[in-house]
Amino acid sequence: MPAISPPALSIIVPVYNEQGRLPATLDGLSEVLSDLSWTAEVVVVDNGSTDRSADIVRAHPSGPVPIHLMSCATRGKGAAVRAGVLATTSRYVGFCDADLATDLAALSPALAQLGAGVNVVVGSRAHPESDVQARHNVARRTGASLFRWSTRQLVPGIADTQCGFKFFDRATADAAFRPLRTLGFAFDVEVLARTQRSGAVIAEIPVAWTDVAGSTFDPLHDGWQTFAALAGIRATLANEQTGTRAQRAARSQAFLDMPAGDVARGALRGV
Ligand SMILES: Nc1nc2c(ncn2[C@@H]2O[C@H](COP(=O)(O)OP(=O)(O)OP(=O)(O)O)[C@@H](O)[C@H]2O)c(=O)[nH]1
Ligand SMILES: [Mg+2]
Repeated sequence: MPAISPPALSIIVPVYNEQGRLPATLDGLSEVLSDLSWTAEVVVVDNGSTDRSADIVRAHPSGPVPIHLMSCATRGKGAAVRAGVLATTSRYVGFCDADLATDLAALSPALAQLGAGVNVVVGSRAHPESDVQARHNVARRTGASLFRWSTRQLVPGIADTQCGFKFFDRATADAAFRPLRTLGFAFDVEVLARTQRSGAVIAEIPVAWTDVAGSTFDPLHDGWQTFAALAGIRATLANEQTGTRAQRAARSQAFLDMPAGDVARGALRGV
């Protein structure tokens, strides 16, 4: 089979039971990406949704922008984004949420920043020029403020780690996602901490963000896990700094040798 060159951009969409929000999202992504001057693909990564999410992706009419469906054996948004990033080979890669809460108008400025040499572009609801509509209720907002405060030491200077809209150049993405251990909603913090420690240039950009009904984030179940994950990230990163170079390499190899489920480059299935 002749080698097909990868597109310039891959957008990963992690999905868990998104049958309600997915059709409009796939339409929106197809429309915006087909207007780009860059070649692009969408990769939906599903963790065994029990609804019709996978069928909706398979049935989406094919257009100029390929939409692939991947499954990921490990549950969690972080696990799904990691699987998608490591399965693609495009020059630039990023992710957005299935609710498209972040307006795709931010895509062009994000790509312009990457093209200008920025390594990581972070959509930020805390940017003074962002337009944030219908934010969460008071309890969720309080939790989010506390979470932001808790991330300050891990990712100094990054005002919003949790907006589901981040784009990377390939080398920076691979280096940050391959060793990623945080598989739930807090994975962004580990990814950003790793990119900061590697000396990557990170830009936070303004976004238009609208709360969309149908969140998969359960404040009771996911909230405390997300906080607890911060302690895990601190420990992991500190641990990686200790020991001899050989010990660090052995630890990291042992992690990489773990069965990665269906994470394999080129294993995408077009639909
Ligand atoms: N593959 C996969 N995707 C997930 C999982 N959990 C959440 N997601 C996806 O992660 C994205 C973000 O989830 P949302 O439900 O929008 O949660 P959120 O953006 O953190 O919180 P809200 O602000 O309340 O929307 C969506 O695309 C979800 O489908 C999971 O376990 N596996
Ligand atoms: Mg959301």
